[in-house]
Amino acid sequence: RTTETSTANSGEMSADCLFCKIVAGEVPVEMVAESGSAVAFKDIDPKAPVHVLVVPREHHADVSALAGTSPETLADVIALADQVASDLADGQYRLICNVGPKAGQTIFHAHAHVLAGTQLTGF
Ligand code: DGP
Repeated sequence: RTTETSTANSGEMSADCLFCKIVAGEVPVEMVAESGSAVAFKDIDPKAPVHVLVVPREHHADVSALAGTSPETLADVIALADQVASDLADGQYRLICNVGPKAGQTIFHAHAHVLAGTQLTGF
């Protein structure tokens, strides 16, 4: 496991989790798409013309925990990311999932970054 919070409250809302609050509508965001199991909203600090976070409604600490517990929800996250990239850009995109602090993860609720709308370089 990558963090001590990885297995806590798996699948249930976590009271002090920012992304659980966003999913619940308690913190305002620019929502761009929703599905039964995931929501998509603009990143507060965009790194590309299109920078959207796709977040499962269920709380899992990271994509590793999500893959282990609810792989069908992870598939839904990727499908919603693909839809967002077609709706807001030309369907070409980079999908990034940071797992653990070493990878740069700062919010410990699983999410995927969709980056699109420009020529992306490097990693
Ligand atoms: P990561 O480093 O992979 O954990 O990415 C977390 C992202 O979440 C980061 O790019 C900034 C974004 N973020 C943090 N707080 C907020 C917020 O309150 N609203 C929105 N829209 N995005 C946020």
